[in-house]
Amino acid sequence: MSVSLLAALLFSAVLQAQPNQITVENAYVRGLPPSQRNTAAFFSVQNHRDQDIQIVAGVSDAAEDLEIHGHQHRNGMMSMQREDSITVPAGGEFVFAPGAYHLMLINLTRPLADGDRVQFTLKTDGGEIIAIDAPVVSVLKSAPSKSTSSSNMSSTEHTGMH
Ligand SMILES: [Cu+2]
Repeated sequence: MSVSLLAALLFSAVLQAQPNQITVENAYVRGLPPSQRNTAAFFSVQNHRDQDIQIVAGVSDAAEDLEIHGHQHRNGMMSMQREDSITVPAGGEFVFAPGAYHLMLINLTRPLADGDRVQFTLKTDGGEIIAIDAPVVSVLKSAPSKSTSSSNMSSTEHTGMH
């Protein structure tokens, strides 16, 4: 076996063992007053692979159901719609953000206080599980990521729709 072939095999083995081919950043769950049964999680997913990946909602012990929602503008009104999956492009990123795509936590199983942690999963089309551990950030505080006043407004409007 030539040295270069050995090096190539080692290199590909290292690549396949890479645990960081899909990463998640800036995850948080919006903390709402206890009267609210639903809330939303926001985060970004990075795909370090050379192939697109499809992502669907998984499960959480904090909510009965998880759904991926997108927003639609129709006749000047904003409404949200359920999406079966989203695509994270090869070498790219998909962002779930207030006023845009979000992961809906439906029928919360417990009240979520500021600073609590929520665990939930997503699934890829390849059957992989992406586990996310996100802090709860109360709407009374600003989000940890950059957040403009206009996106705060749209997230409040969205809350009112439930
Ligand atoms: Cu929604």
